[in-house]
Amino acid sequence: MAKRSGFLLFFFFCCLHLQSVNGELLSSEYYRESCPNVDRIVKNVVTQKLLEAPTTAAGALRLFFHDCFVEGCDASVLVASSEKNVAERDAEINLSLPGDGFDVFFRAKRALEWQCPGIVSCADVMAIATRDLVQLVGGPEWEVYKGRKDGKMSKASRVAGNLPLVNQTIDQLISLFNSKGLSIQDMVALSGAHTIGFAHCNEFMPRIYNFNKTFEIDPAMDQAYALSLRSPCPQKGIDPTIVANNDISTPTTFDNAYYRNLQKGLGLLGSDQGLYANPKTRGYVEAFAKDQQLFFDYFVKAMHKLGGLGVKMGGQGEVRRDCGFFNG
Ligand code: HEM
Ligand SMILES: *[C@@H]1O[C@H](CO)[C@@H](O)[C@H](O)[C@H]1NC(C)=O
Ligand SMILES: *[C@@H]1O[C@H](CO)[C@@H](O)[C@H](O)[C@H]1NC(C)=O
Ligand SMILES: CC(=O)N[C@H]1CO[C@H](CO)[C@@H](O)[C@@H]1O
Repeated sequence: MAKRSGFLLFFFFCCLHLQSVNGELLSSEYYRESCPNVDRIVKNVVTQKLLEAPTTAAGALRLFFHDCFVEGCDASVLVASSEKNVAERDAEINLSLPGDGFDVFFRAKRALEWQCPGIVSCADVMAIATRDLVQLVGGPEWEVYKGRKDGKMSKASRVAGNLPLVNQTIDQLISLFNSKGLSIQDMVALSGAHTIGFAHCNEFMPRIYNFNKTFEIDPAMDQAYALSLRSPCPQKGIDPTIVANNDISTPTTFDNAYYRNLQKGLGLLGSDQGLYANPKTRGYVEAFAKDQQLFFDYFVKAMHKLGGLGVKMGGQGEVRRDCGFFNG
């Protein structure tokens, strides 16, 4: 008996990690009894999917961010619209949400349904798969605290105002992130997600043509870089499927090159480059540009906070059988 409680105590101190969310606890061991292989099952699916489609990592990370900022991390972004409801994913701003991101979460969930049906929430699948993908493309590793339930609401009308826009000022972005409980430091670290993935021409066109009355091109932008973006993104007859890399130097690797780009005027989006211009955020850009480990440490810290936003526990949500539809 003494032996057993000794083991439990040891277990408690060595392995059980908890995160408090609204006074309730997410836990690294949430599925220890009910679905002990959850991490391994998700990792296998994600690894396979990434081989087939290397853009999956960026797509999934962006989806996770959008999910957590709208209605909390409850997989509401995965729900399809129905006759009666226009869902989050069909909001205007979601137009560019990447299909491979959706697919990797759906596939991981389906694999889990074979082994532990009805147990693992789509919200937890998103958190786990996103963690694995970031790590597989060179980023840091972290433990995912689990126990999120899936939301029972997903409305396109709730999106506007909850997600950042490239034309917002840094002060507007700071207040949006603050309203979610994220600090300036968290915001700059999370923006480092733009070390991978793409943006469509329309997101940076105003920087490379007719910037303002004084400047044809945004003066904060390296001029040769801006000119190089004009041929894929012509002023007339633009192809809406054309994208540019968010990180011009190492577009598929999760590293701190994004911050070094900003120091050279090589940020793609106005909201990226602004982090270097604004005195409130510039110090973090400098620090992350110099020290990748520091970036990784702050990114992980901020991902834990992001992953705890608006989480539903217990009866506040459900465990969806199919991530694309409410159980109903
Ligand atoms: C700070 C304010 C932010 C703004 C204004 C912003 C805006 C954007 C825009 C406009 C795109 C391009 C979308 C497209 O044209 O397809 C994009 C892509 C992306 N964003 Fe952000 N974002 C912000 C913060 C974040 C955060 C916090 C994360 C995650 C932690 C994130 C992750 C991504 C990723 C991974 C992509 C690439 C997606 C892909 O390649 O499919 N962003 N972002
Ligand atoms: C930013 O762009 C959006 C459309 O993408 C537009 O509705 C909004 O008015 C713009 N905001 C500012 C401050 O220019
Ligand atoms: C154009 O943009 C630059 C850089 O942001 C700024 O300094 C300048 O005042 C702007 N000019 C006008 C006419 O708005
Ligand atoms: C309105 C609209 O086109 N919404 C899109 C949002 O993103 C998903 C995934 O790419 C598309 O399937 C939706 O059609």
